[in-house]
Amino acid sequence: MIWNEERETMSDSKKRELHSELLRNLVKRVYEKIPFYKKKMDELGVKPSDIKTIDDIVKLPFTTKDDLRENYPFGMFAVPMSEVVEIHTSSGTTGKPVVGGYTKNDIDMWSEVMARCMAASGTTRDDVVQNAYGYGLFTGGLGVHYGSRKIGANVIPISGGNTKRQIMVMQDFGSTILTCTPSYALYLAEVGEEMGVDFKKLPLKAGNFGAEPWSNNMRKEIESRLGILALDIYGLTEIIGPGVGNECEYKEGIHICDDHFYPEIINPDTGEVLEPGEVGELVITTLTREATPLLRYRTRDITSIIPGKCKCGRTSTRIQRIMGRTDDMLIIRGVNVFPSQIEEVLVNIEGVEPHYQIIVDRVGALDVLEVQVEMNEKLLSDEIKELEALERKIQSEIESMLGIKVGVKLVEPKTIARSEGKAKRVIDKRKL
Ligand code: DLL
Repeated sequence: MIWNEERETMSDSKKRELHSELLRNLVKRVYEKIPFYKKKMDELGVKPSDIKTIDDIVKLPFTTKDDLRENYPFGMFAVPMSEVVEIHTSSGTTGKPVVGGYTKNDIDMWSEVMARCMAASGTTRDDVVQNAYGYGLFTGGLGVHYGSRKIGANVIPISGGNTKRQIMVMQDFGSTILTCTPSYALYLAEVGEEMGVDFKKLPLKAGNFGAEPWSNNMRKEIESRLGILALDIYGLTEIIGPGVGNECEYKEGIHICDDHFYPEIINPDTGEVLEPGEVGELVITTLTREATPLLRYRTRDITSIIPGKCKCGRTSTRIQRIMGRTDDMLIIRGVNVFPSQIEEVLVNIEGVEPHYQIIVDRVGALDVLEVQVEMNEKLLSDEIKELEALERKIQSEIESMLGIKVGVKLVEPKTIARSEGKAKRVIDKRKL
């Protein structure tokens, strides 16, 4: 369902006008209010009056995560603190977190974009949303909460964790929409199956899953085990939280709410802007954010813009689902490896569970990569010979996908740690 026809199906010419106007206002605002941007623009010799249309965006400086860290906590705020009504931070585990501030208007905008994302998965005012994203400084919980309220759905703010209670609530309250990370959705399926729950008999019909990279095969697994439509929701704290974009029912890319967030794809090494179809780093400009606006923010997420329009009727820019992050990408003997490529292989193999961990180590001067993957209960009783054959099969499929040698180890069911939020897929011992 399209939540906001006017905004989501705007013509190219109208959108261009809107983008140009919003960019002009944004640049004036950040130049006047944020000393960091004044300095950056002065250094580049760009004045706000040089920005006339959206095409002039390439004249503007990029913003990086390090810039945000250096201005921690409130150095990038464009409004007085009395205008700020809420604060969130990134879930980053290293260094200082990234801080996002929201004015009242920012919360309204967030509610609007989240309503679009949830409507795209079929959420209406008659739905019961089981919101298993964490509430707190993480943006997942409150983002979905605001979107549900905007739609008028009934939101159950259960937050993450306490998995058996999640299943009980799902059954007793008749949840129809599930929101959580894809890895947690699978864990819910696993625990429910152990409890003897037949998800297909429950009213659950769809979900918005995101906050971590996942593959199409993992989608199929979630859809078949929970008996629902599973769509990808994308976002990041720096930009707004969840709500930057969502897939529609055609599952052909993430529709960016581009009347608020202007996307570009760049070559991460040179900063050059790439054409639709070319893979690179996603850069986003927050056209309307008041408290913490950002010019050309380098997300570190890797994707491409999909050329052409979607069958659903929305005219918004679409991006491929996120392949990984520039800083998540492993370089193994010179080859770029994303955990999502390995997942793509594993989810297609009979007898193993999509619970896996990638262990990178350095033996002498050589990087070695081992994939540990859980076998399912049925395989446990198999002969060693058969298990070894399965290991070799997985190994050869991953090797042909990546083009490098890997080790594969089948581990017993339920031995890889489950996550209630973002899954930790990679253990890189080289850095320890
Ligand atoms: O994860 C916001 C969010 C909450 C998105 C709930 C979707 C659902 P952060 O903690 O700041 O914010 O992490 C942002 O997570 O730069 C991506 O690397 C990754 N990420 C988010 N959504 C997806 C997705 C939230 N759908 C970082 N696919 C981003 C792949 C995703 N990666």
